[in-house]
Amino acid sequence: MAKIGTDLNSFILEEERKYPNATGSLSRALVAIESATKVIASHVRMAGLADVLGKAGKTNVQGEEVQKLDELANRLMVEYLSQCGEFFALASEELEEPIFPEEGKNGKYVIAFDPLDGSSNIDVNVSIGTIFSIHRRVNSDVSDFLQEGYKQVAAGYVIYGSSTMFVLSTGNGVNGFTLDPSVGMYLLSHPNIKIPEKGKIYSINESNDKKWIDKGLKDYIESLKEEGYTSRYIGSMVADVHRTLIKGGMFAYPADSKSKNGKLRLLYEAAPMAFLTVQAQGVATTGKEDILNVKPTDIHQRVPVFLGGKYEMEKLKQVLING
Ligand code: AHM
Ligand code: MG
Repeated sequence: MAKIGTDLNSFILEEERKYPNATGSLSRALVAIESATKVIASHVRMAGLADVLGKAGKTNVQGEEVQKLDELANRLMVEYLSQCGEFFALASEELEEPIFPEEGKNGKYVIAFDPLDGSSNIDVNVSIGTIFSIHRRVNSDVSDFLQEGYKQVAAGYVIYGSSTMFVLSTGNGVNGFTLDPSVGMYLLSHPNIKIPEKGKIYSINESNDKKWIDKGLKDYIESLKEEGYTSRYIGSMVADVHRTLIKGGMFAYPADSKSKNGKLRLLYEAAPMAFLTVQAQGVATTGKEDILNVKPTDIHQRVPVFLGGKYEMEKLKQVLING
């Protein structure tokens, strides 16, 4: 197992060495994501300031127009991921249609990402994040994005919180790296993350409870409360899932009468988080099937999400089956 303090680049190269036939493509792809998110992190740190400067004259100190942070994050991801040449196609929450970069025409992978999830939280200094999901290129067209989540080659997120962390899985467990801003490197701080089998926290937007479609969900939450669970809901999926991976419990965004398929997007929110959850020995379901088994039909489709520790998810299964 890698040592605490190992930097992400060395970790990625070390992982690559385990596969004698590896060509280095995935490593280069991951390093490109790493670089993009470091630049995004530095902009996130300046967000308040940029906002003040933006309001003052809509230009920053260099006289450039201040861009909205989510648009900027998207531009940076597109730039770095295109330039690395490893991605045949890119899909983003911020883009209606996928991009097929010229530099990536021989790329072996496709990537779907949410450049800045939870962006409604930026104004109030709450954690936000970047989520990504990588699949192999198979048919060399848009259908490459419509592969099930279990076929992901790698998935992860970066959380811009009280520190910046890169959480990654290439299918061999989950590891978390904290950005040391003094040296500009992500260093292994959370090796081999495993969700506790039973936690103490439930995380759901409970204000929607009258609209929830799943019968039994309300009773399920009530019974967690009776067992002594407490509530935490940030409203930033990356932050809510990050806490769930580390501390256990459950996170959900269920279907309701307003959002019939829930709110979260399958390709770049639900599937990568489900991959990480399962790699951390937890469970991720739509309530009807494993999220990783859902065959996408549309790049921006939504799915209900329930994820967490084995205890909470087993209990949920009983309720939804009997509900
Ligand atoms: P966004 O991609 O527009 O930021 O929306 C997704 C976010 C998630 O981070 C979070 O889990 C959810 O929306 C919160 O929604 P709500 O405010 O309805 O509880
Ligand atoms: Mg989002």
